[in-house]
Amino acid sequence: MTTATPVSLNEAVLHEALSGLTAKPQKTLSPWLFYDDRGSQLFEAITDLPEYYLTRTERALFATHADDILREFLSPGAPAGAPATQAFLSPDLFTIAELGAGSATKTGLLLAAATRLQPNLLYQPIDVSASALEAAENLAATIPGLRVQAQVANYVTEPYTLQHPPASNPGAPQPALSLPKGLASETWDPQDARTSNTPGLRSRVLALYIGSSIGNFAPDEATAILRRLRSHLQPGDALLLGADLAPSAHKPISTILAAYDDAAGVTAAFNLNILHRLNRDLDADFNLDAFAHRARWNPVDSRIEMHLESLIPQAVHISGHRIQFFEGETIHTENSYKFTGEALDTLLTRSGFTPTRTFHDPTRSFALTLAHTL
Ligand code: AVI
Repeated sequence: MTTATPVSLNEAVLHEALSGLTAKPQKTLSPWLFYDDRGSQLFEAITDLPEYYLTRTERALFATHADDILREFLSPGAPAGAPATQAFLSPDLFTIAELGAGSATKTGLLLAAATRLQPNLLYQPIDVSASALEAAENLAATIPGLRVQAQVANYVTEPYTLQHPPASNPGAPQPALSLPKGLASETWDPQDARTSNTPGLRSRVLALYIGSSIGNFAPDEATAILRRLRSHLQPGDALLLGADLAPSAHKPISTILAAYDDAAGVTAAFNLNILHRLNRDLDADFNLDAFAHRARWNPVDSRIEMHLESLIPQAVHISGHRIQFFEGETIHTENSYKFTGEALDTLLTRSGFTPTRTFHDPTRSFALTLAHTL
């Protein structure tokens, strides 16, 4: 596993804390600060909460559609229900990468389906939390044929790499493709991709950015993240984007709000952990009992906002700086954007992807969109 140096991470935390907490009129802290080891554990706990429908809905989509997703990646336009068989693959022709992989529990469903198609599959999870990535690495023990190459990196602020490793036997002639009837691709010819743009045969990348992590960034930042990801990809590669959907007749705002303000208080602990982190990493003196978790729906921007509200007038000290709070003043810690289908298409297109197919749950709460790099 490769790791970022703690010094640069601490500098980034300090920079983020000082710029955010001196911002006017609204104090902010960026959500990547949540994910130290404890924050990652709290987030894992959130994903098991009854109110937090996002994870189980996305997991159900993987359970139902893993083969459909792989077929659409490998052969865009193939009819639904056609089996994704090994007949249209030669060994080691694709690899799966994941931004913000965490412990990769949902991804396991897709990886298991992928290793049935292609033994010796390389999985490249990238995450800021080394402890979460250890769980992702353990997938290799439970999914036969899986190789895991993890990278510790904050994919927003730090460089990362995505490998297109050479296929197992790049020099050898590739077996002729025999596509099952109905699986022939009209939009992408694998034979062209094999012989174009790189000397020797390189594997195709399916990049996952799931869990609605994209929703934690403002539209411009989200576009920048996806464009950067796009710059690591080549023609024939694809992105699978998981996003939470906007309220609708089947999805009341109250359902969304409850997901961010659970009865057991796990989300509150997750939110407050950001202050705990600043105390630990920057020797700050936040009194965690003097702040409270708040979740609000912002209809104009179609997003949940999480805030930490100061319950009293108070001053906090961070690395020699004094930050004043009035009673009721908030630190805006997170946005969680909820997308319409149109907004997702616009985001993907702006970022250099062509959305080809979207998988929904029955109540259209959540979407997994496959988008190609044509
Ligand atoms: C990681 N991200 C998609 C979560 C979300 O739903 O926006 C973070 C989270 N914040 C509070 N609960 C979960």
